[in-house]
Amino acid sequence: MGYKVAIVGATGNVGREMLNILEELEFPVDEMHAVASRKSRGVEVAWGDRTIKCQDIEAFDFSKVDIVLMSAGGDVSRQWSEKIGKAGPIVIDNSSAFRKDPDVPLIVPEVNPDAIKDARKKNIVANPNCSTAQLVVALKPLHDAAKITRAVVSTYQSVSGAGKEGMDELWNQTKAIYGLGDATPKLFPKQIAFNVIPMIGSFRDDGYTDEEAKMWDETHKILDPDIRLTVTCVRVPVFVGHSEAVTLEFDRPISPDEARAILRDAPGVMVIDKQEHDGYITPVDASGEHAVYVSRIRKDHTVENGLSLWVVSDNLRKGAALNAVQIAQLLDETGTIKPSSGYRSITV
Ligand code: 11C
Repeated sequence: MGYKVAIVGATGNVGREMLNILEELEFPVDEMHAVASRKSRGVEVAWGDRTIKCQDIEAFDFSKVDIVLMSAGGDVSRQWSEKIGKAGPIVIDNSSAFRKDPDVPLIVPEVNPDAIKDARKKNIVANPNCSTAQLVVALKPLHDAAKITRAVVSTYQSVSGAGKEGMDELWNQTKAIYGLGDATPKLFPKQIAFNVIPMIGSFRDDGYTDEEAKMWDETHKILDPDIRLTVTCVRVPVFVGHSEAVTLEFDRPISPDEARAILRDAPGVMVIDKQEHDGYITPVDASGEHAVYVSRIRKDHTVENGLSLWVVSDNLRKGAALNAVQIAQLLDETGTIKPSSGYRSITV
């Protein structure tokens, strides 16, 4: 017996990957519903070898499903997730709307699976920001071996993090620069083709961006509130795959060889680390893959117990859709949900 699943935001980059990954991981699904805003009603999305038509979120009866994978942005989530949770299903929410809510667990299954015990508090489980998910998968095994006291992170984030419109903007600007159209920035604040933009999200009063703050807030909630973290988030002209240059300080010496051995045994991590051109990973290599790749592990000579590394993953997969499906698997494995167990009303 399988689950009744609805995907809200099924026409977006992440929604489509959710459909693909449920199929790839053979998650037991009896019924699949694609749900979207009224303007996408009737749009067809691929589900295995079939296509399904999007249903209007306003008319959809969420009490009939067990799991709702939500990837339609923070505003839709704020409007719908609690209502849907009260109607019975567990919402796995890919937006930032509930990540900081103390009654909503924020989960990366390789890192803090035990947090699933709080899934029923609001019937919502939050999925982290893509750049946080890959970071904590790489940090957790090292932190277990030697406490990380400080992390300095610079991200190189692909345009797909900003949705299909972000990918279209890179494609259209690239063509326009060769004379085929208009290169005026629309979604991104500056030209992204042949450029990098050291600003993602919106500015805060302290000079950081909300994207940067998400990375430390979420790392604190998922991994350890005592890790001091400073972040610079940068958008780069890459379609899929976020990269991160990470420098870590530990409370005891840890050698690159020890770190490599620890990471080789860690769930969800692939170490590709040789001093040759096939010995490190780029976002093009990681695109379409499930792992968090770690390369360029080396000693930071400027501090007492420091290591630098390069962390790359597919932001639409481990950074979003894959992590969400892994949360669904965790709900199933822990018995938090049962297939088609029917209506469960809760009080929030
Ligand atoms: C980006 N990381 O690359 C963002 C997208 O809070 O889930 C995901 C934003 C979020 O633009």
